[in-house]
Amino acid sequence: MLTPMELFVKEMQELFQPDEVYIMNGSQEEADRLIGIAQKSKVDGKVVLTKLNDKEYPNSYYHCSNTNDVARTEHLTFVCTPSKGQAGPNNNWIEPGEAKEKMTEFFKGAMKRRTMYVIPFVMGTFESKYSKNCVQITDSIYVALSMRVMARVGKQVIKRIGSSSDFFKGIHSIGDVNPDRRYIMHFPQENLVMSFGSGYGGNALLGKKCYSLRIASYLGYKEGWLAEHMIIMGVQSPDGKATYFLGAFPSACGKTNLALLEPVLKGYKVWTLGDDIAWINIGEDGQLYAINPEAGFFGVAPGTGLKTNPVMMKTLKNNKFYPTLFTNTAVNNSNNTPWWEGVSDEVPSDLTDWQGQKYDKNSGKPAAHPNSRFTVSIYNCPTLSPECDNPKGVPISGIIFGGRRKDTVPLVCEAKDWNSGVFTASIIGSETTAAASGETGNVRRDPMAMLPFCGYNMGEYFQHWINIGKKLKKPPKIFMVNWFRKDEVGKFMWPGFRDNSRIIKWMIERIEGKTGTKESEIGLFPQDNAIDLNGLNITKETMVKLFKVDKEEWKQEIKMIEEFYAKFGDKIPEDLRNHLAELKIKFGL
Ligand code: SAT
Ligand code: MN
Repeated sequence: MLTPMELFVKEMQELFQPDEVYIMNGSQEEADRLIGIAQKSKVDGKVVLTKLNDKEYPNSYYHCSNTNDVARTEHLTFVCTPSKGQAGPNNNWIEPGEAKEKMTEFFKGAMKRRTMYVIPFVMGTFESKYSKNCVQITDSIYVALSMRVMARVGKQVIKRIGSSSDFFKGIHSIGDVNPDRRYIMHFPQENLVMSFGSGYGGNALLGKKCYSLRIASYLGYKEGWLAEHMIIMGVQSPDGKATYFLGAFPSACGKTNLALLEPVLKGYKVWTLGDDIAWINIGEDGQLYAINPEAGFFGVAPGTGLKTNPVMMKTLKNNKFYPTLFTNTAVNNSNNTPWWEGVSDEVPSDLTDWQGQKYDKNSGKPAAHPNSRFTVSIYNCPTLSPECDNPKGVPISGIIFGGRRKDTVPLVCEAKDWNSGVFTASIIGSETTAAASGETGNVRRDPMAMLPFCGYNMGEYFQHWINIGKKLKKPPKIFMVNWFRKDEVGKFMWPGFRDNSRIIKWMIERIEGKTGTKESEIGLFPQDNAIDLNGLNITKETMVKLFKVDKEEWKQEIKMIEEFYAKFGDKIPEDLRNHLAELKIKFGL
């Protein structure tokens, strides 16, 4: 008798009709062999992987995608729940039967003359009870190799699954990379994702956003935990103690830079645990504990450099464990290294741009795609926390929510209690960036940075957050930050990057009860001079401006919040509606 996993593989083979089926085992031999194949194969007329300069970037490869396939495609992403209401206004919806029919049409025979890779993996460590078993099918060798970096892949998983049918099924084919035949369909009730027509990270590495956020957020809702779009970091203060934080920011808001921060403040150190996704459970002691389900970073290259993120540069250069993949960066032909805006001040003279053309410095266009990426193992990271593989996770003392806002939102603000924090997180807006296709720079509401990733009705998701809070004996403090506020001439007022450690130091002092706060209309502010500005060239006036609560801007903001809340009707928890009503009164509305 076939096990449910074997049966799944057999069904997929019959559907896709590949020439060959290969079940991945996670070994080094396998990595070497697949890389060898990828260096010789072409997809879409392009060689899949090209070896880069091994001295500068050890064990690293270059990949260039189809130019139509460089970011997540939210308009082609669907949550297929039995009723439209279950998916909520935050998701595109198609009836599950119809979605499957459509996808099955695409999938039929799609792997003829191709190899079907079967990837058994766990999200989380092999040892943790919070980890989840998964199997992805794909015909993209680039996806197969990326999954080995981003998740824990191996034979052990097949044992772990055994005769159980309780595992995530991810079905992916790159098809013919045609945007008209591209869909990412989620079936939360069936622990299933079907994806066709894209090889891009969030569309194709199904363990990442598709499973660990959209499907897992629904599992968490059912099972009493949270799957969040958050970094996990420990911040060690001069007394040697580590305080653990979660941080939620929309894509490309400096999340990865924060997770790998080298604080400017003496005696402080950041221990990295994760840069994108956190699974958060309530421990036996009534505290929140977080694990990182992933095993790698899928980071934005542009803007990553020795000044902005020296630890990531070391991570990329000290590659020890797994092949690192660079996707859609430029290539410096003089030394065969990947190049992107921000990695050096000077633009090298002999660059091939991300579309394979000779780069013209005067073109006014970037050489690397703004959403070009690296896929690198977390185990290369020199600041990796020794707690990284702790099956229990790390105890969380603070949650930081942020967005990219040139105005309105202050540098930092603390919520009075858990529910006020949930309210603050639910109203966060951010300017859109290149991580998703579409126009950049517009403000959109992005509660908990989860708008594109919550796999069920966001109104119910807010209620779930409130319910979790009720069960906590020691809830973490909740903070809101905005590193991106600009002055009248459009210049960033806060230096950001390593100086953000100044704000985190203040948060730790708050958590330890060492400093007080000042009330504002929107939450608690630091007392005067409570933020350590030692060695920073910033004027008092700028600090005042960074905390300005402008009545007119907030009236506008409240309008946008009301419009957003209105979409969810009575699904918005009463407590949040009360918070909004209070806020309106404060601003005379
Ligand atoms: O969706 S990805 O994970 O590929 C990139 C992002 O938006 O964070
Ligand atoms: Mn992300």
